[in-house]
Amino acid sequence: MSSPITLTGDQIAQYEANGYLVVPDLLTSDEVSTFLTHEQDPATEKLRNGLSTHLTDSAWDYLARHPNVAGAASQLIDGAPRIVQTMYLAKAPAKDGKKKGGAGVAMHQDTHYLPTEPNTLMACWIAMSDTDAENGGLWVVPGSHKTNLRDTHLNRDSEEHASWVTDHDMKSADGREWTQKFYSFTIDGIDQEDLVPLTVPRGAGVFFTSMTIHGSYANSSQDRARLAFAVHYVRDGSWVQRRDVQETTLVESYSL
Ligand SMILES: O=C(O)CCC(=O)C(=O)O
Repeated sequence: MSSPITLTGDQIAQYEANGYLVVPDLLTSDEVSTFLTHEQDPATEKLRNGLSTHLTDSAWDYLARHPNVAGAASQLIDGAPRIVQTMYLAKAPAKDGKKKGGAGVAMHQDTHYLPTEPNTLMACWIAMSDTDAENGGLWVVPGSHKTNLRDTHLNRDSEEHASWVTDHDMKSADGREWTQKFYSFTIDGIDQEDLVPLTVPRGAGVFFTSMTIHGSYANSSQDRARLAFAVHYVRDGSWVQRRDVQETTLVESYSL
């Protein structure tokens, strides 16, 4: 039996300095293939459960609890992680003479979407295909987690980035309840020169904080899908304000 990945002090220092960390080989090639085959099976459709598919689909639960993923997350948040949400983010290539395929997610900080008390939210974004700037890979602003939550506006360019508006029921840790408007947040006045494209090979992952500015653009390759699985965690003891994802799952053990 092999041992799960343990991050080095240097990797943890990089995460703290830059607000993100790329870690190779979180998943084996077989683990990625098993998930992709599962996703192609029409029977998986009935297992979908919005942002909580890890609660209804064991293949999603497997990735969200994976020792290399949840174990590294526990090192980075310095405590036991609770799974808040899971997403499979598949962007098709640009086909049939079109310039753009599947749309990206406009530049944001995850706290825009998932306010928590205290703010211990973090993500692991796992590449399920080779990803880079051309096929809609992840972009980050290194060091941006050291600034405040930035002001945003609604993204309206639906060719490059998804565009939507929705309301969510909210509840604070002290019992206050309200409804809040969420939309495809785009950070105001972002300097394009601060954005860095990441090249993340299949099976590798990017850990990033909830304050790290990140996002992606549309897939402009003609033949390469951009596939990614993202899991968001909070440290045990944190409160998630959005009611639709308040049923969090504690990950207690990280052995392979
Ligand atoms: O996969 C993408 O393009 C963006 C993902 C993202 O914003 C996230 O996982 O928080």
